[in-house]
This record gives sequence, structure tokens and C-alpha cells, in this order.
Amino acid sequence: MKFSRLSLLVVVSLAVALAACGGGGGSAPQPAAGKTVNVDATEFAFNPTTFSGTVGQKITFKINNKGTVDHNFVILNADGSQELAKTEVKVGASATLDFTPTAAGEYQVDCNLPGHKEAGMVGKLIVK
Ligand SMILES: [Cu+2]
Repeated sequence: MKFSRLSLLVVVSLAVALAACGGGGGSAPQPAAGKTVNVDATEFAFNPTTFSGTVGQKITFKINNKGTVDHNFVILNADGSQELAKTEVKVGASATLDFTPTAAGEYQVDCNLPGHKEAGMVGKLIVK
């Protein structure tokens, strides 16, 4: 009787210690950690042009305008009919855009300033 109580105490103590170690950290199921992707914008292209993501994982795009005019960075749904996220990037500046895809698929990316997309400022985000 006494021994089993001691065993129980040990088990409980271990559990508490493990919980304390894992506090705020990695052992509990949590959303996937985000990632940061650097993108250069110039006339008239993004580099890189293809991005990858995971459903539920936040992507922080850091867009660096290395061109000579303003640009923007727009993420659209698969057929391009709906803007899902957008940021402007002034000449010589950087901007960040957080996007957490909620569905798998291929998303369109472009700069929608007049003529830019047509000149080649497009990309795609492939989410699995
Ligand atoms: Cu542009």
C-alpha cells in the first residue's frame, strides 16, 4: 500500500516535471511554426517566382523592392478572381505580408500595378 502510493507520487511528479519542461514549447500539439520567405521585386519580376506552403502554416513574405518604381505583392485564389492578401512595397523599401493558407492548391501571385503583371510580375504559391 505504502509502496504503491510512493509510485503514484513518482508518476505524478514526473508528469508535472514534463509538463513544466514543455511549457509553451513543443510537446503539445500546436499550429505549425511559421516560416519567412524573402522575395525580391524588380522591373518586372519577382525572385523567386514559386513559393511553397502548408495548410495552416503562416508564411511571412518579406518583399524587398530592388527596382526603380513602386510595386506590390498580391496573393490571389487559384483563378485569380479574389485577392486574399496584399501589400505595397515602395522603391528601396521592404514590406512584410503574413498569409496563412487555409486550403491546399495553387494560388496566384502578382503585382497588380498597371502593366506590371503583364510584363512578368507574377508568381505562384503551391500549398499542400
Ligand atoms: Cu510591380
